[in-house]
Amino acid sequence: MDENSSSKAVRVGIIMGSDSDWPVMEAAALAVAEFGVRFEVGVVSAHRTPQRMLDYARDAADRGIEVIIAGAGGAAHLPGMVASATPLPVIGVPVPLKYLDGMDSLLSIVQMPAGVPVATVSIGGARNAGLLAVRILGAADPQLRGRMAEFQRGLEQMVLDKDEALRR
Ligand code: RP5
Repeated sequence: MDENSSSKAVRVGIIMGSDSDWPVMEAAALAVAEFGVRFEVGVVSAHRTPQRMLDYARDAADRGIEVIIAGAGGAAHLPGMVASATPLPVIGVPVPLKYLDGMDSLLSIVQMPAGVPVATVSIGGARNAGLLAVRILGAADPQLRGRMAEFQRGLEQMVLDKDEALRR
């Protein structure tokens, strides 16, 4: 696992089924980094490295990880399988591949059986996965929650500015 540089503990684990998912998944890392939250990134494949996947899921909480973001494409079993082996919240990112416009990835991730939730974002929605991870951490971290509220005020201001520009 590659860890980003920061003095605080690693709180978010960002994993993906293949390094080919990184161009999509990078947005999750950038969003988390925007809020100064430390994260780790790694390739963990449900199909090609099943034991590594189970080890990662089972050890993550003990290593101090609080939220896992898992991205995969095609027969995208990684987020669901990781969720089955950890008590941590798991956010799934459907990565679009060459065929089916990512619908295969979306349906593989979103249709979880009762009892094993995966918070699934939109196809390619890695940035929202990062922002959701920050919100989850913010529930018990007032400072982070404050930063998220500030971010939201920024979004609001952006829309108001665009509206004003349009009216001129
Ligand atoms: C999935 O298979 C990965 O998440 C990736 O989206 C897809 C293709 O992987 P590669 O063949 O590019 O390594 O498990």
